This record gives sequence, structure tokens and C-alpha cells, in this order.
Amino acid sequence: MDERVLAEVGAAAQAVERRLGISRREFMQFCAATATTLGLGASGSAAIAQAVQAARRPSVIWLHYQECTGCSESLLRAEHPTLEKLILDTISLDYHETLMVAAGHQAEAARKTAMQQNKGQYVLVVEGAIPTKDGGIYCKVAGHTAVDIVRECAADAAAVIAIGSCASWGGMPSTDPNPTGASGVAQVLGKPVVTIPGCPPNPYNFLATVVHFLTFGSLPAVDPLGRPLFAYGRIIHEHCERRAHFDAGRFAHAFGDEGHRKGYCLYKLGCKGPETYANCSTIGFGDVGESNWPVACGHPCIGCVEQGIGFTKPIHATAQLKGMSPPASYPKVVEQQGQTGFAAAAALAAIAGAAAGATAMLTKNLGQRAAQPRSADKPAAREER
Ligand code: FSX
Ligand code: SF4
Ligand code: F3S
Repeated sequence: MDERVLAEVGAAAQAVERRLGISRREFMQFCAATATTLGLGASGSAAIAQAVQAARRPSVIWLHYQECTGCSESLLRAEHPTLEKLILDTISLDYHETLMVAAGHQAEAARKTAMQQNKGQYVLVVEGAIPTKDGGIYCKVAGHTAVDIVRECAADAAAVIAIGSCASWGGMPSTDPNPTGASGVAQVLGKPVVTIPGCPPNPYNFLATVVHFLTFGSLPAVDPLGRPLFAYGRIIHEHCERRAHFDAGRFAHAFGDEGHRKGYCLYKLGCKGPETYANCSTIGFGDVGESNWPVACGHPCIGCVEQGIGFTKPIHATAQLKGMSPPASYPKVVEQQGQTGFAAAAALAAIAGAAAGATAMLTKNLGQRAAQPRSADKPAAREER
């Protein structure tokens, strides 16, 4: 970064420091974290800092339908004191049914005003599935069906974002037999929209998408399902902290068993990480003292982001392994405790060089970790990152 950019970024940080009462350091950390989430480098972080400070906050109209409000909760109940402040400072939340003070006619007037004053420029965020059966009568606000309101609001929006699995593809309310015809936003509008699935979704993915819009004037690249590639381009299993246990054949077989307490792989408890595309394993969320995610808490991934898996496949059915197969044989149980059996020792002895040494050390370290008593909610591998 050259000196001029550094000075501009410094001025941006100072302005935000005054406005939000957060430290310059926290603001810069936010910009760096967002740039990292988006897969951008240091220059991306600087561009974000400038854009967040300088840009006119985009008007956001946030609609709620069939859901639990977990998406909003996940955004606003973050432990980091800065996250919700930054969200509310980065966007102008002009209509949000569960957060706004206004009610009834006042609330409807706020929505209409925001739409008129920001015609063609506002961002429409939809949370929750939209019931389409029987003329959409299963969800009405101010006498209008959710279908009609979404179509009305989307008509003049600069961008439409479906947040959560419900709005992305129907989510939990669309579970068979789907009595209300719960559908995603794209289905209702008949055109693709950006989707941030997850139940609830990772708030950093939403924030990074909005910041991308703010910084570059466009939405990030998406896959055919409308999911930003920076967040949903890789399978969870590829970067899971328990992956070494999967590869070594160390599994939890029941909740609370020895393997579960030691932080072994949750595949046999039904973890859908091997068939689910998301960045949960790399960008933690659901702050409980530190960034976290379901598998780190000791629960198998249920594939909540993935249509056809989350709320469809039984939670404890084993996942389909995409693009990989498990090892043909596994070490015996005694070898899992850090001891080397005859067969493994013979195999190791046959391997020469630094690579073999590194592998042996990794195996040994995992064994030692596994041998220590641990609580079920703190997997061994997480501490080794
Ligand atoms: Fe809940 Fe949102 Fe799940 Fe759905 O998140 S956390 S039911 S995805 O729409 O509020
Ligand atoms: Fe893969 Fe799940 Fe095991 Fe992690 S816990 S390695 S995502 S199967
Ligand atoms: Fe959902 Fe699995 Fe991530 S349950 S939050 S996709 S780890």
C-alpha cells in the first residue's frame, strides 16, 4: 500500500472511529476480515475502508416471511461489539419488520417512502420462504400477500438478496409435504437473485456481499444457484478441522462416546460436510467466545445451506462423499491412542525421507492430543490450527 492510500485509509478509520465509537484497530480488522472473506488482498481491504467511510449508505428494505428470524438474530447478536454497529452503519435499514419501531400504517408508509426516494437504488433483502399455494394466502402483511409484496419491492430494487435457506430455496418451511407451497425468492420472481443460504446463514457472508456491492458497485460472482462463490465455492469437508481424523479413520460413533469427547470426525453421526458447499469451516460464526460453527460445537453438519440435503435427508444418515473415497483400511483402535502397531510400524519403516518424518510426526501429535482428556465441545484439531 503506498503512502497516499495509507493516509486515506487512516482518515477513513478516524471518521468511523468518531461516528461509531469503535477503535481504529477494530475498524481495520473488520475491513481486513471482510476482504479475506471475499478472497481479496490488502488493496481490497483499503478499498473497503474507503468505500465504507465514503459511500452513501444504501437503503435496505428487509422483508420477513415464513421463518424464525434466525437470520436477523445471527447478524445482530454477534458477540463482537462492532459487527452489528458496522452492519447498521454500512447500510441504511429503512424497513425491517422485527427491528423497526414503527407499526401498522406507519411501517407501510416507511416502506413506500424508502422505495420512492431510492427508486432503482435500494437493496431488497428477503428473509423467509414465500408461501405460494392457494393464491399465497398463508402469509399476508397489511392485507397483501407475501408474493405480491416481494414482486412489488423487487421491481425497482438495484439488487435482491435472499438471506437464509428459507428465502434461498424454501428451507425448513418447504419440508415435505410443504403444505403452504413455501418457495424461494428466485422461484417467485422467476429470475435469479443472490442467495446467502444457511439456517441461519453466516453473517459475514451477508456483510461481505453488501460491502462488495458498496465497494465495487456490483454483486459478487455467484454459482448457478445464486450463491456467492467466495463463500459457497468449496465443500466444507475440504477445510474441516476434524478432517485429519476422517482420513485416519477416527470417528465418533455415538454422541458422548470416547471418539466424540476426543473431537473425532462426525461423519458416522451423519455429518453432511462432505456434500455441502459452504465456508462454515473457514469463516466461523455464531460467536460463543470465539468464532464457531456446528462441527466445532460437536454437532454434525446437517447441510442446512444445501437444497435436497438440509431438512430433506435424515440428520443422521451418512453423507454422500463428493469427489473422494474414504481410506480402504483404518488403523486399529490401540493405534488411535498414539501407539504404533506392527503393521503401521512396518509401513512407516518402508517410507524414507522428510515426508515420512512429517507424516509420522502429524500422526504422533494427533495421537497425543487424542489421548488427553478433553471436553466434547472442543475438538482436538481446532487447537492445532
Ligand atoms: Fe430461521 Fe431465517 Fe433458518 Fe429460515 O434463517 S434460521 S428458519 S433459514 O429464514 O430465520
Ligand atoms: Fe468432514 Fe464432517 Fe468429518 Fe469434518 S466432521 S471431516 S466435515 S465428515
Ligand atoms: Fe449449516 Fe452445516 Fe454450516 S449445518 S451452518 S452448512 S456446518
